[in-house]
Amino acid sequence: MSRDTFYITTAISYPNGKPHIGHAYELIATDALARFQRLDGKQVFFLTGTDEHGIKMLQTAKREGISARELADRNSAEFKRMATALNASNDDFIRTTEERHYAASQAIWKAMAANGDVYKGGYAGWYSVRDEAYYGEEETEVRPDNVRYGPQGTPVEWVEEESYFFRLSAYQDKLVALYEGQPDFIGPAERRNEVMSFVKSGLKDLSISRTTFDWGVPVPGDEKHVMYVWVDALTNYITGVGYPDEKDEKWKFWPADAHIIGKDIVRFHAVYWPAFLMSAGIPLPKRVFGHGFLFNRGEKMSKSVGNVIDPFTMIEHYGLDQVRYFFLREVPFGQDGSYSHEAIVNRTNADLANGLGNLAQRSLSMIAKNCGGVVPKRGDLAEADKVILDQAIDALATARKAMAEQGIHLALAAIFGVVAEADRYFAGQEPWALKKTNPERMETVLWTTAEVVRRVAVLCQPFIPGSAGKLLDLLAVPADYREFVHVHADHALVSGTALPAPEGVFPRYVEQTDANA
Ligand code: ME8
Repeated sequence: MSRDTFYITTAISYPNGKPHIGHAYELIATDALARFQRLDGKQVFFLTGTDEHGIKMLQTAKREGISARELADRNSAEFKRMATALNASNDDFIRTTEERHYAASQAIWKAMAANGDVYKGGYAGWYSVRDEAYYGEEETEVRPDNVRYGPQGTPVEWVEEESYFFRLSAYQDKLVALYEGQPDFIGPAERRNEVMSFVKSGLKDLSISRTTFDWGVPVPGDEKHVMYVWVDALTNYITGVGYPDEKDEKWKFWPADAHIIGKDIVRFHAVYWPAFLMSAGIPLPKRVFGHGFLFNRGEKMSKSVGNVIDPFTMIEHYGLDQVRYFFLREVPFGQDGSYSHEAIVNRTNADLANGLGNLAQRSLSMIAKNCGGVVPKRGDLAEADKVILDQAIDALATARKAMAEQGIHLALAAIFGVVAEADRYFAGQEPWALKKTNPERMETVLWTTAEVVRRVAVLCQPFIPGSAGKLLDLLAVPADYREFVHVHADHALVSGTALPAPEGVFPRYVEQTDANA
């Protein structure tokens, strides 16, 4: 039987600088969503990459005295290195300077032109290089510093040149019909409302080519022009699955199930992108989800502010799964979030070291000491055993529902709710006291606890894959018994199975002081 497909993407990042924690956050979250569907039996394709054209790249390269291509090569490698460091399970990494992407971008351009939606004209208007976006005059303001700014707070400049246009104005009604007919197209709801009112306020045709520089995909048939960077950037999502070769084996993944992006670029994904696709006669993605922004203790991070936190340093300092867990559990996905040293330490010590880690360590070391290092004998289950075992099954259903709507923090809350309950169960059953009074019952309690840890560990894999894998190793769960179908009681731990010597999986974070630094 062929499995259902699931296609998910991150935004592709501008490699005009090194990756920062905002990029890491988006990749971690998308990775959790991708891994979840994979473990739930779907055939997943997960794409990330770098967006290498545009005037911003060119300007940064000039400042650094290198070519745009050199800048792209250097920093794209850093983004790839970050994906590896984050244990991201992306199936491909696309660079928009690749040959396959030129072919796809030119093919979609031609399809839009063939549909009568591309015409040549003159452009005069406000452009933000930082956002690589055009804005209407009414969206800009002159501030006391005498500089004009766009709606995202970045400076805009007057641009006047010959340009090709995309007939975006013709898509206003179709887009409104899309948002109304498919209420899930944009998430979360605030983002949907913003887009709706932007589109309802009227759409102007979009300038889609530039002539003042040549760092971009040439416009087919008029090579004096390069495509506006967002035309080629958005196209990456179909390049990645083989467009324009609809016979490509990967084309079956289109339309994408979800584009995961930050809230600042929802307009491009929920207005321009579906309009381009409608024009080219290509099916639309099912959902665009705009996550929130991360702030360092509530302050916006940016290169100019100078408080960019390097994701590599963060991983090294706190541990990879600690960083993954913190962002996924702490920040309600879709809302802005802030992070600080204290918040990371508190959250990971409480939930990972003292929570799941401690539960696993205490039960497994009791098993090693008192049950001959094998999975304990499971006697008749008492009501309390059944309740906690069932709760782990229920957590899968809750997580599944939450993850279908990108409620990553809700899925984790359900899973770690089981850990907290299992902790109370373990303390309440007092297996250490049963050792003398009722050793059979002790074994059943230890079996139940270990089995709950197994179920929780299976469920934790999308979020903290490395540590969840280690827990499953400690429970001697075979590699091909770690999918969500195996959470079920049918695949429970088998009494008598030999277990490896237990070891701690989540070290507690201890503050460095002068004495122990
Ligand atoms: O926008 N917190 O690239 P980019 C959370 N090339 N997310 C953040 C963030 C922060 N502080 N800062 C940035 C681009 N992001 C385009 C995308 S897609 C066809 C082209 C997110 O490098 C941002 O919202 O500026 C975006 O989703 C991603 O990081 C890449 O940002």
